Amino acid sequence: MSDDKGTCTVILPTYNEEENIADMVTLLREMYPDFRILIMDDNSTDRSKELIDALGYDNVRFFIRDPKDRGLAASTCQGILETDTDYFINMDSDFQHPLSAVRRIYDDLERGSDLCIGVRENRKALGIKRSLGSWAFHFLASATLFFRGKKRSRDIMSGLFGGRTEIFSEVIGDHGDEFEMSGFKVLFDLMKYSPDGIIIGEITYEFGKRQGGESKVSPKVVMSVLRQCGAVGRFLARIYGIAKK
Ligand SMILES: Nc1nc2c(ncn2[C@@H]2O[C@H](COP(=O)(O)OP(=O)(O)OP(=O)(O)O)[C@@H](O)[C@H]2O)c(=O)[nH]1
Ligand SMILES: [Mg+2]
Repeated sequence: MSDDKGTCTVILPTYNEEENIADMVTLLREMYPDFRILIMDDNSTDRSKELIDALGYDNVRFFIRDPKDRGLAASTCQGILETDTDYFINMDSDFQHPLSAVRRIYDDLERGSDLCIGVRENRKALGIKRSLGSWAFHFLASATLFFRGKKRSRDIMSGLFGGRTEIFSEVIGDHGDEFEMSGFKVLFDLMKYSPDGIIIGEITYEFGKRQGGESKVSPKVVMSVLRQCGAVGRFLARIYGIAKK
C-alpha cells in the first residue's frame, strides 16, 4: 500500500484541545516529517481548527466528524478507515503519550507486528482510585479476551497503539457495529475481533500528565468499559448505574 504519501499516519482524536493540538502537531512534524497526521475532531467548540489551519502544513489533515456520531472510539475507528498508509498509530492529543513512542511503535510494526501496544509503566501515577479501576478493568478485559481465545496484552486499555491499516480496517468493517463507539477503550474492541493469528508487539512508556486543557473522562466512560466486558461487565454496569443514582 506504500506510496508517495508515506507509510504511517498518526491519528489524533481530539475534542477541545486548543491548548495542546498545535504544539502536538508541530512537534510530530519535526520528529516525523514523513508521517501523515490525521486529526479526528468531534466538532470542537474552541480554536483547534483555526490554530491548525494557521500552521499551514501539508501532510496534516483536520477531519471534522459528523456531530451526530460523537465518540472517542468512533473517532479512532473512522480515522483508521480514512488512513491510506500501511500503518496507523493512535495517540491522545494532550501529551500524555510521549511523542518518542511513535518511532518505537513504527519500528515494531516494521519488524512484523500486526498490532503494537504502548504499555503504561507507571499506572500508580494515575492516583489510587484510577489505578485500582484500571487494574480491575484490565482483569475483566483480559478474562474476556481469554474466553474468546484471543491474544492479550499487559495494557488492553491503552490509548496508545499502532497497527496495520488493512487488518484493522477489515475488523472495523466486519464488527464495528458491535463496538462501544461512544467509549474510550477502542483497543479492547479491536483486540476482541482481531484475527486469531495476529502478532502483537508491545513497547513500554511513562504515562504523563495532561499538558493543558481539561479531561473528558466522565462516569459514562466507566459504564462504557463495563459494557465491553461481556455478561459480567454488563451486570456490574447495572449495579454501578444503580449506585450512582
Ligand atoms: N474525537 C474525540 N476525541 C475525544 C473525545 N473525548 C476525548 N477525546 C480525545 O481523546 C483523548 C483522550 O481524552 P482525555 O480526556 O485526555 O482522557 P484521558 O487521557 O483518559 O484522561 P486525562 O488523564 O484526565 O487526560 C484526548 O486527545 C481528547 O481530546 C471525543 O468525544 N471525540
Ligand atoms: Mg488525557
